[in-house]
This record gives sequence, structure tokens and C-alpha cells, in this order.
Amino acid sequence: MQRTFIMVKPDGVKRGLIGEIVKRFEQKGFVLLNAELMTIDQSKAEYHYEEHKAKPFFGELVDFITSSPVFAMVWEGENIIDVSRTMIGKTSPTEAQPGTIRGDFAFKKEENVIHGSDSLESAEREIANFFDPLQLRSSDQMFKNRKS
Ligand code: RTP
Ligand code: MG
Repeated sequence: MQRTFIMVKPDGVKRGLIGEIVKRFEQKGFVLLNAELMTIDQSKAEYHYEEHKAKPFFGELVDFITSSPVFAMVWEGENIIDVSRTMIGKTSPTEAQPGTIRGDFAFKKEENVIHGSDSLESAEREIANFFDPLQLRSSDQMFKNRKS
């Protein structure tokens, strides 16, 4: 079972898309392990986007992600890293297919509503940047007392 880090970006929160995005992941059958509405500080943002440090858009990217609250989440499910990237759609909303989150809701590359980890390594690193490992139960633990 894989875990991934999913984040509704400031534009998605402002536009009231948290519920729609959570709904899509729940409908797919993934399990929400933790979530928090939070304002990201500069150092967490720079660490999160470290791979883009040398790119010309890095400063704007960090300014944007720290500009107002994001909705950070950890989700679990089979093959969730690849599947969630497919559900999210291409980085550029003009290329993202209808039916994907970016295809349906975004129209600007710089404001593309949602982030999802792109590999096992980045998922682990991103989850640890935003959540305390002790506050992350597995879905088995969460549902062990559930009847049915
Ligand atoms: P994300 O990390 O946010 O899930 O997006 P991604 O994997 O699809 O795209 P990535 O290449 O990791 O880029 C991170 C974010 O940087 C912004 N970006 N701006 N101005 C530009 O040319 C440019 N290129 C990328 C996007 O908002 C992208 O989501
Ligand atoms: Mg990325």
C-alpha cells in the first residue's frame, strides 16, 4: 500500500474546491490518513519545491504557495502515486485532459489548484515536511474497529 502527499493550493482553497477534490479521492476508494488547513512558511515551501530551486519561476512559486492557506493531506491506496497524478492531470491546465482535476478546474500553469507527489521518494519527503509521523495511522489501524 502506498501513501502520497496531496495539497489543495491557495487558488484551490480560495475557490472552494477542497470538498470537490476530497470527494474525488474518496470516490476512487483512497483513504484519508490526515489533513490540515495550514499556512506554509518560507522554509517549508522552499524545501517542498527544492527540485525547482534553479528555475526562473522558483521565487514566484514559493511566494504563491505561502500567500494564503493550503489544504495539506496524506492519502493511502494501491498505486496511489501514479493514479493520483493521472487524476490530477498535466501541469499545464491547457494540456490537462477534461475529467482530470486540472483539466476541469484550472486554467493557469502558475495556479493549477493541486499538488501531488511524483514518486515514492518525494511522497515520503513531502509527508515528513508537513506532518508528524506519529499522527499518521495506516488505514488498517483506522478501520480496525469498524463493523462491516
Ligand atoms: P506539482 O509539483 O505542484 O504537483 O506540479 P507538477 O509536478 O505537475 O509540476 P512541477 O514540474 O513539479 O512544477 C511545480 C509547479 O511549478 C509551477 N510551474 N510554473 N512558470 C512555469 O513555467 C512553471 N512551471 C511549473 C506549476 O504551478 C507546477 O505545479
Ligand atoms: Mg511536481
